[in-house]
Amino acid sequence: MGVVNVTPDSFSDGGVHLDPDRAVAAAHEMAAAGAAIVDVGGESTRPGSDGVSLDEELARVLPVLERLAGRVPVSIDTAKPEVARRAVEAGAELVNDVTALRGHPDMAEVVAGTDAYVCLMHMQGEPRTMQVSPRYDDVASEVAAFLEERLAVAVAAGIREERICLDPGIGFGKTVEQNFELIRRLDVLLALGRPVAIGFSRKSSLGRILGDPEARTGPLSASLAAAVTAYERGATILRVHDVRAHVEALTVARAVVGA
Ligand code: 9MG
Repeated sequence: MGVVNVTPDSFSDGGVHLDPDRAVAAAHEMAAAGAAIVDVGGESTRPGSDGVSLDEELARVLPVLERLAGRVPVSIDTAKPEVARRAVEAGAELVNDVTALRGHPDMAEVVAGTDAYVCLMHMQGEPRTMQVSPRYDDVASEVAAFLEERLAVAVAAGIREERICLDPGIGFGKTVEQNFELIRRLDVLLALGRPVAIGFSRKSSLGRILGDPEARTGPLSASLAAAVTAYERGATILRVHDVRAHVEALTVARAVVGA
Protein backbone atom coordinates (compact mmCIF):
# COMPACT_ATOMS: atom_id res chain seq x y z
CA MET A 1 0.00 0.00 0.00
CA GLY A 2 1.56 3.25 -1.18
CA VAL A 3 0.96 6.49 0.75
CA VAL A 4 -0.13 9.76 -0.87
CA ASN A 5 -0.95 12.43 1.68
CA VAL A 6 -2.72 15.38 0.06
CA THR A 7 -1.91 17.54 3.07
CA PRO A 8 0.41 20.44 3.93
CA ASP A 9 1.52 18.90 7.24
CA SER A 10 1.92 15.10 7.23
CA PHE A 11 5.02 14.00 9.14
CA SER A 12 6.96 12.73 6.15
CA ASP A 13 5.43 13.81 2.82
CA GLY A 14 3.51 16.88 4.06
CA GLY A 15 3.20 19.48 1.28
CA VAL A 16 4.80 17.24 -1.35
CA HIS A 17 1.49 16.04 -2.83
CA LEU A 18 -0.83 18.94 -1.97
CA ASP A 19 -1.01 19.84 -5.65
CA PRO A 20 -3.45 17.33 -7.25
CA ASP A 21 -1.23 16.91 -10.32
CA ARG A 22 1.66 15.80 -8.13
CA ALA A 23 -0.57 13.53 -6.04
CA VAL A 24 -1.96 11.83 -9.15
CA ALA A 25 1.51 11.43 -10.66
CA ALA A 26 2.83 9.96 -7.40
CA ALA A 27 -0.03 7.45 -7.25
CA HIS A 28 0.67 6.34 -10.84
CA GLU A 29 4.37 5.96 -10.05
CA MET A 30 3.60 3.88 -6.96
CA ALA A 31 1.26 1.60 -8.91
CA ALA A 32 3.89 1.18 -11.65
CA ALA A 33 6.46 0.35 -8.96
CA GLY A 34 4.27 -2.47 -7.67
CA ALA A 35 1.86 -1.00 -5.11
CA ALA A 36 -1.34 -3.06 -5.02
CA ILE A 37 -3.26 -0.04 -3.75
CA VAL A 38 -2.52 3.64 -3.01
CA ASP A 39 -3.83 5.20 0.22
CA VAL A 40 -4.97 8.79 -0.40
CA GLY A 41 -5.50 11.00 2.65
CA GLY A 42 -6.53 14.63 3.12
CA GLU A 43 -6.09 14.97 6.88
CA SER A 44 -2.80 14.56 8.71
CA THR A 45 -2.80 12.11 11.63
CA ARG A 46 0.80 12.82 12.69
CA PRO A 47 1.36 13.30 16.45
CA GLY A 48 0.25 16.79 17.52
CA SER A 49 -1.92 17.44 14.48
CA ASP A 50 -5.36 19.10 14.55
CA GLY A 51 -8.15 17.95 12.27
CA VAL A 52 -9.39 19.63 9.08
CA SER A 53 -12.97 20.53 8.12
CA LEU A 54 -15.10 18.24 5.97
CA ASP A 55 -15.06 20.72 3.09
CA GLU A 56 -11.29 21.06 3.18
CA GLU A 57 -10.73 17.31 3.29
CA LEU A 58 -13.13 16.73 0.38
CA ALA A 59 -11.50 19.51 -1.63
CA ARG A 60 -8.10 17.87 -1.16
CA VAL A 61 -8.94 14.26 -1.96
CA LEU A 62 -11.82 14.24 -4.46
CA PRO A 63 -9.95 15.80 -7.42
CA VAL A 64 -7.21 13.21 -6.92
CA LEU A 65 -9.59 10.26 -6.56
CA GLU A 66 -11.62 11.31 -9.59
CA ARG A 67 -8.52 11.33 -11.77
CA LEU A 68 -7.30 7.98 -10.48
CA ALA A 69 -10.68 6.23 -10.88
CA GLY A 70 -10.39 3.10 -12.99
CA ARG A 71 -6.63 3.59 -13.37
CA VAL A 72 -5.06 3.00 -9.96
CA PRO A 73 -6.66 1.01 -7.11
CA VAL A 74 -7.09 3.43 -4.20
CA SER A 75 -8.02 3.47 -0.55
CA ILE A 76 -9.24 6.53 1.30
CA ASP A 77 -7.56 7.43 4.57
CA THR A 78 -10.35 9.14 6.51
CA ALA A 79 -12.38 9.05 9.71
CA LYS A 80 -15.26 11.05 8.23
CA PRO A 81 -18.25 9.12 6.86
CA GLU A 82 -19.07 11.74 4.22
CA VAL A 83 -15.51 11.61 2.89
CA ALA A 84 -15.63 7.80 2.91
CA ARG A 85 -18.97 7.76 1.07
CA ARG A 86 -17.90 10.27 -1.60
CA ALA A 87 -14.51 8.59 -2.00
CA VAL A 88 -16.07 5.17 -2.60
CA GLU A 89 -18.46 6.75 -5.10
CA ALA A 90 -15.34 8.12 -6.80
CA GLY A 91 -13.80 4.66 -6.97
CA ALA A 92 -12.02 4.01 -3.65
CA GLU A 93 -12.07 0.31 -2.77
CA LEU A 94 -10.99 0.47 0.86
CA VAL A 95 -11.66 2.83 3.76
CA ASN A 96 -8.61 3.20 5.99
CA ASP A 97 -10.01 4.53 9.25
CA VAL A 98 -7.37 5.23 11.92
CA THR A 99 -10.16 5.55 14.50
CA ALA A 100 -11.50 2.05 13.76
CA LEU A 101 -15.03 3.45 13.21
CA ARG A 102 -15.02 5.43 16.50
CA GLY A 103 -14.49 8.86 14.94
CA HIS A 104 -18.11 9.39 13.92
CA PRO A 105 -21.27 7.47 14.88
CA ASP A 106 -22.31 7.04 11.21
CA MET A 107 -19.02 5.64 9.91
CA ALA A 108 -19.80 1.92 10.40
CA GLU A 109 -23.18 2.21 8.71
CA VAL A 110 -21.77 4.22 5.81
CA VAL A 111 -18.97 1.72 5.19
CA ALA A 112 -21.44 -1.19 5.45
CA GLY A 113 -23.61 0.52 2.82
CA THR A 114 -20.74 0.80 0.34
CA ASP A 115 -19.43 -2.79 0.39
CA ALA A 116 -15.89 -1.37 0.45
CA TYR A 117 -13.05 -3.03 2.33
CA VAL A 118 -12.12 -1.40 5.63
CA CYS A 119 -8.92 -1.21 7.68
CA LEU A 120 -9.51 -0.89 11.44
CA MET A 121 -6.52 0.65 13.24
CA HIS A 122 -5.67 0.85 16.93
CA MET A 123 -4.88 4.24 18.46
CA GLN A 124 -4.54 5.13 22.13
CA GLY A 125 -5.80 8.70 22.63
CA GLU A 126 -6.09 11.09 19.68
CA PRO A 127 -3.44 12.50 17.32
CA ARG A 128 -3.09 15.83 19.16
CA THR A 129 -1.99 14.19 22.44
CA MET A 130 -1.41 10.48 21.79
CA GLN A 131 2.37 10.52 22.24
CA VAL A 132 2.30 12.36 25.59
CA SER A 133 2.48 9.26 27.83
CA PRO A 134 1.22 6.06 26.23
CA ARG A 135 0.54 3.37 28.87
CA TYR A 136 -0.17 -0.36 28.60
CA ASP A 137 0.29 -3.33 30.93
CA ASP A 138 0.68 -5.62 27.92
CA VAL A 139 0.65 -3.75 24.62
CA ALA A 140 0.08 -6.72 22.28
CA SER A 141 -2.83 -8.19 24.29
CA GLU A 142 -4.47 -4.80 24.79
CA VAL A 143 -4.20 -3.84 21.12
CA ALA A 144 -5.56 -7.28 20.14
CA ALA A 145 -8.49 -6.95 22.57
CA PHE A 146 -9.31 -3.53 21.14
CA LEU A 147 -9.18 -4.78 17.54
CA GLU A 148 -11.29 -7.81 18.41
CA GLU A 149 -13.96 -5.52 19.85
CA ARG A 150 -13.86 -3.17 16.82
CA LEU A 151 -14.07 -6.17 14.47
CA ALA A 152 -17.22 -7.29 16.28
CA VAL A 153 -18.69 -3.77 16.08
CA ALA A 154 -17.97 -3.61 12.35
CA VAL A 155 -19.52 -7.01 11.66
CA ALA A 156 -22.57 -6.14 13.79
CA ALA A 157 -23.00 -3.00 11.68
CA GLY A 158 -23.17 -5.12 8.54
CA ILE A 159 -19.59 -4.95 7.25
CA ARG A 160 -18.68 -8.39 5.96
CA GLU A 161 -15.84 -9.92 7.98
CA GLU A 162 -13.93 -10.93 4.86
CA ARG A 163 -13.76 -7.23 3.93
CA ILE A 164 -11.93 -6.23 7.13
CA CYS A 165 -8.23 -5.95 7.89
CA LEU A 166 -6.65 -4.97 11.20
CA ASP A 167 -3.73 -2.68 12.04
CA PRO A 168 -1.98 -2.16 15.40
CA GLY A 169 -1.35 1.52 14.60
CA ILE A 170 2.41 1.85 14.83
CA GLY A 171 3.17 5.26 16.36
CA PHE A 172 -0.40 5.97 17.41
CA GLY A 173 -0.09 6.26 21.19
CA LYS A 174 2.90 3.92 21.59
CA THR A 175 6.48 4.25 22.79
CA VAL A 176 9.41 3.17 20.62
CA GLU A 177 9.67 -0.14 22.48
CA GLN A 178 5.91 -0.77 22.31
CA ASN A 179 5.99 -0.29 18.53
CA PHE A 180 8.72 -2.89 18.15
CA GLU A 181 7.02 -5.27 20.57
CA LEU A 182 3.87 -5.14 18.42
CA ILE A 183 5.84 -6.40 15.42
CA ARG A 184 7.68 -9.00 17.54
CA ARG A 185 4.35 -10.33 18.84
CA LEU A 186 2.34 -10.05 15.65
CA ASP A 187 1.04 -13.60 16.23
CA VAL A 188 -1.25 -12.20 18.93
CA LEU A 189 -2.95 -10.01 16.32
CA LEU A 190 -2.95 -12.69 13.61
CA ALA A 191 -4.86 -14.93 16.00
CA LEU A 192 -7.89 -12.71 15.35
CA GLY A 193 -8.09 -14.34 11.93
CA ARG A 194 -7.94 -11.25 9.74
CA PRO A 195 -5.13 -9.87 7.52
CA VAL A 196 -2.83 -7.54 9.45
CA ALA A 197 -1.60 -4.22 8.01
CA ILE A 198 1.54 -2.48 9.29
CA GLY A 199 2.58 1.13 8.71
CA PHE A 200 6.11 1.59 10.05
CA SER A 201 7.46 3.45 7.00
CA ARG A 202 9.57 6.52 7.91
CA LYS A 203 8.11 6.68 11.42
CA SER A 204 10.02 8.38 14.22
CA SER A 205 10.62 5.18 16.24
CA LEU A 206 12.95 4.09 13.43
CA GLY A 207 15.06 7.23 13.73
CA ARG A 208 15.00 7.00 17.54
CA ILE A 209 16.17 3.36 17.70
CA LEU A 210 19.08 4.47 15.50
CA GLY A 211 20.21 6.90 18.19
CA ASP A 212 18.47 10.24 17.69
CA PRO A 213 16.04 10.68 20.62
CA GLU A 214 14.45 13.71 18.90
CA ALA A 215 13.98 12.04 15.48
CA ARG A 216 10.68 12.88 13.78
CA THR A 217 11.15 10.40 10.93
CA GLY A 218 13.20 7.31 10.16
CA PRO A 219 15.36 6.45 7.13
CA LEU A 220 14.50 4.13 4.25
CA SER A 221 16.95 1.45 5.43
CA ALA A 222 15.14 1.18 8.76
CA SER A 223 11.70 1.25 7.11
CA LEU A 224 12.72 -1.70 4.94
CA ALA A 225 13.96 -3.69 7.93
CA ALA A 226 10.69 -3.08 9.78
CA ALA A 227 8.58 -4.04 6.74
CA VAL A 228 10.54 -7.23 6.07
CA THR A 229 10.41 -8.40 9.69
CA ALA A 230 6.68 -7.60 9.87
CA TYR A 231 6.16 -9.56 6.65
CA GLU A 232 8.12 -12.52 8.04
CA ARG A 233 5.90 -12.52 11.10
CA GLY A 234 2.74 -12.57 8.99
CA ALA A 235 1.77 -9.02 8.02
CA THR A 236 0.34 -9.01 4.49
CA ILE A 237 -0.33 -5.30 3.93
CA LEU A 238 2.60 -2.91 4.31
CA ARG A 239 1.73 0.80 4.20
CA VAL A 240 4.82 2.54 2.78
CA HIS A 241 6.08 5.75 1.20
CA ASP A 242 8.96 4.31 -0.86
CA VAL A 243 7.12 1.71 -2.90
CA ARG A 244 9.81 0.50 -5.29
CA ALA A 245 12.37 -0.18 -2.55
CA HIS A 246 9.78 -2.00 -0.44
CA VAL A 247 8.54 -4.13 -3.34
CA GLU A 248 12.15 -5.16 -4.05
CA ALA A 249 12.91 -5.92 -0.40
CA LEU A 250 9.66 -7.85 0.08
CA THR A 251 10.16 -9.80 -3.15
CA VAL A 252 13.51 -11.01 -1.82
CA ALA A 253 12.01 -11.73 1.61
CA ARG A 254 9.27 -13.78 -0.04
CA ALA A 255 11.84 -15.75 -2.02
CA VAL A 256 13.77 -16.49 1.17
CA VAL A 257 10.66 -17.49 3.11
CA GLY A 258 9.61 -19.65 0.15
CA ALA A 259 6.04 -18.35 -0.05
C1 9MG B 1 -3.09 7.05 7.98
N1 9MG B 1 -2.05 6.26 8.63
C2 9MG B 1 -0.88 6.72 9.14
N2 9MG B 1 -0.18 5.70 9.67
C3 9MG B 1 -0.94 4.60 9.51
C4 9MG B 1 -0.77 3.25 9.86
O1 9MG B 1 0.28 2.82 10.53
N3 9MG B 1 -1.74 2.38 9.53
C5 9MG B 1 -2.86 2.79 8.87
N4 9MG B 1 -3.79 1.87 8.57
N5 9MG B 1 -3.07 4.07 8.51
C6 9MG B 1 -2.12 4.95 8.84
